[in-house]
Amino acid sequence: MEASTADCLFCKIVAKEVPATVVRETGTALAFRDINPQAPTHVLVIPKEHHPTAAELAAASPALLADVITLAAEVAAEEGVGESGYRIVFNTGAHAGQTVFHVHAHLLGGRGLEWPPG
Ligand code: DGP
Repeated sequence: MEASTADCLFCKIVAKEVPATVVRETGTALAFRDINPQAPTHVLVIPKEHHPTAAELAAASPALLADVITLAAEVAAEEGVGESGYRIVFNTGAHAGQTVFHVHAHLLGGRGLEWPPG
């Protein structure tokens, strides 16, 4: 897998070529606020390396997927939703609503979240 792709929006956010509100960053992962928040806390957590989907990331680098989940949990705690509960969503494919094909965890919290999702 390439480290980044020239036409990938989230690779451009990692490279600081596109601005984003970064809430936390590690050597391998980045957390930034979603531009169209669906909950009081709506943060996207991505690996800095380019992988299209969660399954492809898991196959290529399980440790990097763990970094993403760990960072999401740290952000949840910082945002004050670690105790009340939060949701981590990986939309995968067009029918699931994936529009950016650089894997991203949606971290959602701060309100009651319905199940099943829409
Ligand atoms: P998905 O539909 O699961 O692929 O989620 C993509 C998310 O990315 C969507 O919730 C909106 C968000 N998004 C799209 N463009 C930008 C951007 O330029 N900046 C930020 N911060 N978020 C973006």
